[in-house]
Amino acid sequence: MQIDVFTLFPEWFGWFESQRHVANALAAGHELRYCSYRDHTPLSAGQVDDTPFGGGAGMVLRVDVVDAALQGFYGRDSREVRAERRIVALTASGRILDDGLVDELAAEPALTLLCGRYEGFDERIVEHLATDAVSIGRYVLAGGELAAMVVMDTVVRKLPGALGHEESAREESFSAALEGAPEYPHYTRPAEYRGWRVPEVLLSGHHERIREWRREQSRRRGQSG
Ligand code: 6GU
Repeated sequence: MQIDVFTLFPEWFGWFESQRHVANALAAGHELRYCSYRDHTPLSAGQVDDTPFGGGAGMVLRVDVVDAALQGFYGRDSREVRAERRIVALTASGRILDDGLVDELAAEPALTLLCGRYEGFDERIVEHLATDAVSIGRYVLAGGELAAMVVMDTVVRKLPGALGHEESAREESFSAALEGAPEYPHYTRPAEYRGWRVPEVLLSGHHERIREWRREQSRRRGQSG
C-alpha cells in the first residue's frame, strides 16, 4: 500500500515512522510519502492559509494551495488523481474513524491524507478535491497531523507484514472476529502479584473453557460501553 500525506509539518512523521510496526510495514514494501503544502504554494512567502470570508477567528487552508500541491506532487490534474485513489481530508466534522472504516481504508492500494491546520479547510477542498472526510473523534485538534498518524497507525497495523503474528490483528478489540466487541482482558506472569491473582481458567490449559471465558468477557465489556 502507498500512503501519501499532505501537511505543513512533514518532519513530525519521522517519529511516527520509527515505530516497530510501521518500520516493519515499510520493510515489507509498503510506502509512506510526504508532501509539504509550502513546497507547492503559488502564493508568496510560503503562504498557505487565509482569513475566513464572513469574518471570524482563525485561518483557513486555501483551496488553490491544496490543489497546487496535488497537481505538483502527482504531476497531473487533481481531478485525475481523485478518480484514481481515495483522498481523505482529516477534519473534526468528518466520518468517525472506527474499525470498519480502518478495514475499508486498509483494503485500498493507495491513499492520500490531507492535513488541515488552524480553523481547518476551505470547504471546497473537502467537496471537490477529497473523496472522504474523516474525524478521529468529537473534539477539536489544532491540526490534522495527529489524526493522520492515528489513521496511518490503525491502517498500517492491518497490512500484511506489519505485526509479528498475523493473528494479533484478527481477534482484537472491535474486530469482526469478536463481533465488534472490545477485546477480552490479557494477563501474563507472575500468576500472582501482591495477592492479585490471574483468573484460574487461564492457567487451566483447558482451551475450550478459555475460549468461552474470553468470549464472555469480551461480550460483557461490549455491554458496559
Ligand atoms: Cl481529523 N482534525 C482536527 N483538526 N480535529 C479533529 C479531527 C481531525 N478529528 C477529531 N478532531
